Amino acid sequence: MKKLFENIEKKIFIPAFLVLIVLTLTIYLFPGQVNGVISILFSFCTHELGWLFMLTCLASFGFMIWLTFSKYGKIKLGNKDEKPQYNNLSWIAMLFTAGVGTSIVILGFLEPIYYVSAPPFDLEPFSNAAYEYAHMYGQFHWGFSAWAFYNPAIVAIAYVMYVRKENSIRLSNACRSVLHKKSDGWLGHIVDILVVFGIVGSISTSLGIGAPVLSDIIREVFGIPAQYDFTVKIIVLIIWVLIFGTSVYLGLDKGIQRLSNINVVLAFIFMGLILLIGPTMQIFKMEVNSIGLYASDFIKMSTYTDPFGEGKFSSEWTVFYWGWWIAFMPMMGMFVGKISRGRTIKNVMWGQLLWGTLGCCCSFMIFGGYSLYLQQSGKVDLATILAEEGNSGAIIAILQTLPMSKIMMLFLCIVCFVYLATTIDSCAYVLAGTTTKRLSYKEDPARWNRILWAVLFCVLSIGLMIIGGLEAVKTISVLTGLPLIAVLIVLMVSVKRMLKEDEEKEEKRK
Ligand code: NM2
Repeated sequence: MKKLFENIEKKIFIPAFLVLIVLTLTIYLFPGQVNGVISILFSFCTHELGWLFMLTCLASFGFMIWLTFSKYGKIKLGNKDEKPQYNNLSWIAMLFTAGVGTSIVILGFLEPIYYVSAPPFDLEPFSNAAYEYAHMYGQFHWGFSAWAFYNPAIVAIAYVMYVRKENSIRLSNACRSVLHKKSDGWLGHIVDILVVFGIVGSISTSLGIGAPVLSDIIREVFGIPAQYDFTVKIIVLIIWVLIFGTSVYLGLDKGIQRLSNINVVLAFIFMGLILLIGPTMQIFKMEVNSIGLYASDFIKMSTYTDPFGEGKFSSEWTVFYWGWWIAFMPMMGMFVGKISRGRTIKNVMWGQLLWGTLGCCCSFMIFGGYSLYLQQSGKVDLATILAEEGNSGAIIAILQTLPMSKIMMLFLCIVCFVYLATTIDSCAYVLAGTTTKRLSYKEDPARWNRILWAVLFCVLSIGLMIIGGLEAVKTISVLTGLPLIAVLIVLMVSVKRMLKEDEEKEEKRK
């Protein structure tokens, strides 16, 4: 037993674990009250503090532009003549599938329908302009500026591990140039505990969006009556635990890398099928228009706080998304940082940003294009189904329009299962890394530690399902993302300082 805990950083592990257990128990015991509190918190964070999330997004985008065009962009994250540890294809597959889960499929289909029913900029619902924005806006929420949130953490972690050769994947350690000695003390522990919360919060949002829809699809395919709804949901979660538990157990090279490659292939096949079955040319037409709209309205969308209106669109979507991306930032920072040995700063920053954006935009172009086509052509009134039956009803209605719909439903389930499994295994991996004392770049954190976190995600998600509703699921990300804004800013300053310090040292040596 003693040996088991030997390499565990107890000051981070124990408080984080206890808070999460207390939180989960509270959700299970008092779902009604928790729901009330959640509503108040959600509206406070998104309405009153929305501007802060938006500024942070612009700041990290600006940071990326500055760093990649500066002289530091060419610095290699590793030894000077070293080759990248993973080849480009595996690297892209791993980073994309780690950062993106089931929601890209579910929200890819449904977000445009939410938008066309309640559009931004006071547009008339279901007008032509509303359709145009509906097709594009999801691509903004999953686009360049969103992926830019990850860069400060990725560069900071990879720089510390592969240039300064320190044996720690922890974010607190990456903040050392700003926090100095405090990064080993209580301030550092707070940073790492926030990281744990962020990861658990953001994954709970993913599971909270994904699990109910998938279990409803499975019930539909196998004709299981509604009274077994909860049982099916639990079974879905258990299957998930088994899939990613295996992948986590096998570790980074054998498990996660393989599953990510399978994930990308399956996702492409599924997207290709929808593109071919759907109105292919119309979807391309929509996309070209969306690219133009994205480019022309980028600043407008990035600063749209709707100060004189109700601000519903920006708070319920843009601010929620930025909170979710920030909550994901530590996990992506540690994970992509870890797999980026041997690449230059510029290559890593632009690589993850461009490939990530490309993958997300393809999903929104195709899935969103297909559902908007169904809505506008009058084939299926998805907006009404969405309002009356929620996400599951609308997704099932979309899939029913496809040939061999039951098979397509099963296919979608498999794609979603694998998508989320690849995200969760990366999360469990970095959580275990955060709660481990020393970790050289060759080592994986302890298996039991990795699996423990994976199981905890599921228990928390079942709790969120008991509360029900999209709001609870969204709130947990926004709340856990909020304090991480401070960490993100510290990381940006820290990267700049580390680069400058090392440059000065180098000059002195010459
Ligand atoms: N993002 C939106 O379930 C998922 O697709 C996770 C999380 C990238 C922060 C996506």
